[in-house]
Amino acid sequence: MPVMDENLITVFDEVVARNPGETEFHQATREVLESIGPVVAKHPEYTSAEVVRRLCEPERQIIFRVPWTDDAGRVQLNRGFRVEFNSALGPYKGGLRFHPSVYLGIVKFLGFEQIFKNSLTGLPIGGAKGGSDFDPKGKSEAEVMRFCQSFMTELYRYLGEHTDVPAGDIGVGGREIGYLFGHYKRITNRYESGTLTGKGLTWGGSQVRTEATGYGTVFFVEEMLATSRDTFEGKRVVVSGSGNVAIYAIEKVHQLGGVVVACSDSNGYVLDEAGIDLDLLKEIKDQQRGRVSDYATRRGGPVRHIKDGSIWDVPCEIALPCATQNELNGNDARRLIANGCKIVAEGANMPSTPEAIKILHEAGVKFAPGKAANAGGVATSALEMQQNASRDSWSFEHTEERLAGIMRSIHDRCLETADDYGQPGDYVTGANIAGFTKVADAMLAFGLI
Ligand code: NDP
Ligand code: 2IT
Repeated sequence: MPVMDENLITVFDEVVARNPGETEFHQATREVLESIGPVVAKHPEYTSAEVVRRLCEPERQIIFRVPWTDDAGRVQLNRGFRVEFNSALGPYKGGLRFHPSVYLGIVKFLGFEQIFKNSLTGLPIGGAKGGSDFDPKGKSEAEVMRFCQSFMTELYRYLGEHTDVPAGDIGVGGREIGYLFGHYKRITNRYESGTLTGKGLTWGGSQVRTEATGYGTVFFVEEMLATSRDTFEGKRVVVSGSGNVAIYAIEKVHQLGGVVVACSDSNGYVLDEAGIDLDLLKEIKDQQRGRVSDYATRRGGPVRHIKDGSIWDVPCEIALPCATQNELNGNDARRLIANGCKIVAEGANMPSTPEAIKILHEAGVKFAPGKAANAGGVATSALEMQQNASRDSWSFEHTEERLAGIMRSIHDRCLETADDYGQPGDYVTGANIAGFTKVADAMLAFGLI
């Protein structure tokens, strides 16, 4: 694994000093800075213009109060965030996360990753992320709506189809985007479809956006398999999480002939040797907002729910972490390797710890980082923006073909870049360098801003 370049150590030290306690942000910047040393060495103009230092400082960080009333009439209070990290390649673009763990360090790590991911898509989008420490679990529909309306009452002034375009992430799906868009439309008196993506199909949404992140991750793995003339046919796969990304990753694996035998949530995992029954899982998750333990109860037979267990105990050939950051650690990586796992691809953002990545790399496990493997979600958001701008809507088949083409091209660019920099097969180096170069060149072209 690469060691950080001297100049970049100084930049990293400054990031840690300027952003105390934001450990996830430190982790995300460290990984990128460890990869880009050879490019910075080759391009002294990046250093003289302090491109990397500027790239690590968000262009704008917004933190705001979100008051709302619960069903009992009590006043509740949350904190809202939007980190507009980099607009060198296009309007700020990235999701909103509603989860009790959200604080500035999480939003900044996600926004930082988004810069490189969005660059890799080849589409004109800058990087941002936002969200709140609001916990949607256990809230009524009316409470979620009032929260979303209060959140948008402040956020709207920073948004716009040419300025900043949010979408979903953990805890923010079609329902929340509906409430957010409806309120934006009301308070601005503008039907500005291109201001949010992940919209419903009858009001400006794109076909395939719901499926895009999970499908895209699996398309990426299909390309990884193809490098050794292999396919998904008959492969045993484990997918962590059971939300938007996990569900559509499972669907596409099954369509391509693989079998997903386990999925999870924050309370444990289910093991279903016959293959996850996706109709049942979708019914429990989408319609009832239930748990994977409910899936085990409803499915019955030999299907087991392992409460508080680690899904990475389950033997598999391909592992797709699709839940949350740092959910796969060094010990998990060792167990996956011992059980014969050959490919790990990140559907989630930064789900593998640095130690896990190092161990997988040393064992020769093919590893795809989230900023490459899960870029299909935001790429399809950019396709939604294109459709909104042209007041058009494309068919499912056409949009899925565009998504598959984008994932193929990201895959190939990662490998070509890794080759160019003497790290064949290293998708982490390839993704970071390819993502960085495009943004850095645009920043140079703009002068000191
Ligand atoms: P969802 O809210 O739909 O689902 C999240 C899933 O992850 C749930 O099963 C949830 O379980 C689990 N999870 C969340 N937090 C934790 C935690 N702290 N510990 C264990 N499990 C947890 O979110 P998405 O599927 O949209 O997002 C999943 C990941 O994919 C995130 O990392 C997100 O950033 C990333 N991503 C999402 C994209 C999108 O378009 N939606 C695009 C690219 C990346 P529980 O219900 O128990 O909380
Ligand atoms: O992490 C991500 O790429 C997302 N949550 C999707 C962002 C988007 O704007 O579609």
